[in-house]
Amino acid sequence: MDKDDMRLETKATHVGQEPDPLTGSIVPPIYQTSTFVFPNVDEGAARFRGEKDGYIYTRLGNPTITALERSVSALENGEKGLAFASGMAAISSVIMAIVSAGDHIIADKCVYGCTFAFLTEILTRFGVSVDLIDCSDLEQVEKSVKPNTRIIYFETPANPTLKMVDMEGVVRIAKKNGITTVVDNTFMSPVFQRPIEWGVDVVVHSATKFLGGHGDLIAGVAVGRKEFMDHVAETTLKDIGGVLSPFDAWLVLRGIKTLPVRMRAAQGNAMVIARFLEQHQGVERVYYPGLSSHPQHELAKKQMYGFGSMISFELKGGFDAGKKLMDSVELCHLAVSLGETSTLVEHPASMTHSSMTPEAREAAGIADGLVRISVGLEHVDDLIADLSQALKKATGF
Ligand code: LCS
Repeated sequence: MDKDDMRLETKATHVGQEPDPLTGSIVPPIYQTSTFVFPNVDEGAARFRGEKDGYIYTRLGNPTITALERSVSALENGEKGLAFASGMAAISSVIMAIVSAGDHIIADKCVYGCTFAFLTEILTRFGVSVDLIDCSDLEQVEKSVKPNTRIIYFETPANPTLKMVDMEGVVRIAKKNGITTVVDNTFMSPVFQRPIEWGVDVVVHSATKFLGGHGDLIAGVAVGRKEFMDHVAETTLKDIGGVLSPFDAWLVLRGIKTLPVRMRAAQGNAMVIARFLEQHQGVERVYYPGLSSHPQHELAKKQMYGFGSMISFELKGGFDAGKKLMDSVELCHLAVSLGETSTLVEHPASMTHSSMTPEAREAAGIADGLVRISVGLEHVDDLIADLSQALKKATGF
């Protein structure tokens, strides 16, 4: 069957996961090598000139990494994928492949803390200006466009507030102005959202999260049009060198086989937990796109195939109560990262988003009392029992 005819679950199982043609090994091998032997000088030179296919050196390409890249580009319905040593390597490599000194970037003010730091502290040192705005407000997006704007960058839903951005609306503005749209799809994975279907140019992921899925690796991926991704491969990926190891590429591929079932199971748990939190007396506010109380619930239904398993909430009693809750959970782990089999709770203001100033966090809607939970695959009744006892200690209810 042609990969374009496969449904997502079939792609996750088969694309990039083909048995080894040499031995029949049902699991593709790990090409744990740094370099590849050339049969002769002419062949080596032809590969360097790009006139002949064939591997050279793992920073320039490796069969295990290629397999992962084929897998993620098929899942995202893109033309070409690239793998990186981390989500940050993917994000920074994609952005630096586009901008030069004097260029301008529009980015949402609510993004993962290190993305925020990369945009505001590193890129600005190289003469790139960045305006942080609310990309969910299309009027603001339109007004922020300058003649030198090259990129509109956002997460949807955003880490950690779960705010969503209307991809179709932003893409319309970007296309009119010749601007590249880059969307971080880490929170939904291609199971629940495929930005390229809305006209987005480049999708980036922290593959550390749902794609890997088991909390045992750091990786990133990006997917876009072939011509642009070839440009990234030949410039920022090759020459800055944020390359994924073949072993970690293999681990991500292994994770992807179960991505659709993991996403759905975690989402089922998350829905129950979001409803539980919403009706709990000690809880002030719950942010989950699957709740009809989420102000962008209709947008979530329009542009996503599911609601995912990330929830943020604030307790009555603010920061002190939130801290007490996070110190009181027993089954849930107090840890950053997300998208793995076990449930993780963390405190964005002091952890994942601590590189933002208090003012920047406030502007992004990240309250000091906000608690983020990445719902895992445990039995939901056990998770509710754990959260109940921790909530009782934290809020008295
Ligand atoms: N994009 C998003 C939305 C993220 O949440 C993260 C990491 C990254 C990119 C960067 O990916 P990495 O380089 O770590 O693979 N987010 C983290 C978080 O929320 N907790 O710990 C890391």
